[in-house]
Amino acid sequence: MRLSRYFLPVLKETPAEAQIVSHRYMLRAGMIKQASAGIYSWLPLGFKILRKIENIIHEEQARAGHIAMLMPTIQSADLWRESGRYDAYGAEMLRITDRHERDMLFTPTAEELITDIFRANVSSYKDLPLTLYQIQWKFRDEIRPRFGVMRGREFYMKDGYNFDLTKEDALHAYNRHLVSYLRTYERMGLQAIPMRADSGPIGGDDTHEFLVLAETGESEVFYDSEITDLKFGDREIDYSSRAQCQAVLEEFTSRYARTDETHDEALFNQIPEERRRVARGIEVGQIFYFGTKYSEPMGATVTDAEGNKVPVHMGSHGIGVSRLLGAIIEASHDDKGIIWPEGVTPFHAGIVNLKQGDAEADAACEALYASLTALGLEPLYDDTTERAGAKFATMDLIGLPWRITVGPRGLKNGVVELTSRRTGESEELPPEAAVAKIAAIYGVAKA
Ligand code: P5A
Repeated sequence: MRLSRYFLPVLKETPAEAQIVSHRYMLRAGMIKQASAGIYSWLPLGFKILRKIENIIHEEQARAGHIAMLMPTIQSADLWRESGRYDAYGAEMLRITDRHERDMLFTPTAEELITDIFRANVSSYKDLPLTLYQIQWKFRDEIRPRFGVMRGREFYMKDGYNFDLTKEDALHAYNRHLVSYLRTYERMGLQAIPMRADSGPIGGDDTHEFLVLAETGESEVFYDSEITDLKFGDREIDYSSRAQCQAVLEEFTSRYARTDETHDEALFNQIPEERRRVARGIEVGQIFYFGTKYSEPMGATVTDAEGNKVPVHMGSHGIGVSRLLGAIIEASHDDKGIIWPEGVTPFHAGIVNLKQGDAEADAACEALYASLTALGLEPLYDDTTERAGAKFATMDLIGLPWRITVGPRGLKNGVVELTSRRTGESEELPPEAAVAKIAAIYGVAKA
């Protein structure tokens, strides 16, 4: 992408309404624009990152054997009356009446709708296990929408639902989700710690929230510091193996880690004092096992091997996709702007031309642009006639992890400058070597 052709409305001033760094940078970097309270338009840069995050989630869900689909945002109230949640959900539910005076609603979550799809189509235990998921917009009429995409009213969520014959099978699904979520967040450069939590309006006793530690987080968290040493890394996991998934669950949940909703001071005090931590966290996901809470009232049953009709055991699993952008920025920024982890960066590298219009500099930038593109990478080429300082400030603000700076002085010696956004370190090297280095970082083969 050439910056002169892109739509990147960066703001020089810090918007007054933004109280936390991620919200400020998302507005300043031209990623989002508020449409009304807690509702945002996703401008091209923000949309690009949203898509990257979504793709990682799809890849990891496919790896775990879960199946993607899409349900509508507007649902009929009748289904929610069947489960008993229509009244129970309260003021957070956006209720709509259509022209026929029928009660509709904008989906805050989709347990009812997916259970309806299941009961209409599945009747035998032979079709189990089944896990379906979607990535779709949700609406919750939050009393205090704030911090930009962190607590929106409209927000983008991955929501998955498992259907199993027995509680044991459903707990395996729970564990599978825990494993796949650990992998998913790590690919985004995040450490998200599973913590025992409260199930709220979704229901059930078994639930973990995934929290990213950050001072600006809305949840108070209590944990054993040993937990932050745990990394999932690049270990291979066989998702069909109960033992393997269970072992990961035990490894990542055996130490004390709870949100304020379930915190137990007496248990916490059993941890050696030097390892006790009280901090704040951003909830980026939550998994639930709630058994037959929906299948029983809604009649989602299958016939088992003995011919008995039994309600299926279910759970649901959510990732706050739009919130993740804020969480990643909270975890990865400095006073100049965002620092995107390589896994989610909107462009793989920036190219800054220090002397636009200089034939040699222009040609060198075009050649770099072509080489990176040929590798399947997406560079962002600042081909504008702005001053060098302004170009650097924009690149720092939007947070591309690598920048190649091209100027007539370097080119006389056959070199360009490659700079890491994270460390600020620069090195001079021939353009081909800069391309090779970027190719290696992103694991793409140089043609
Ligand atoms: C699980 C999927 C559920 O709704 N039903 C289907 C279950 N869980 S949840 O914890 O309530 O939400 C899942 C994740 O969505 C994010 N989230 C939000 N993000 C931005 N703004 C909001 N107002 C908001 N509410 C929830 C969180 O990351 C949460 O973990």
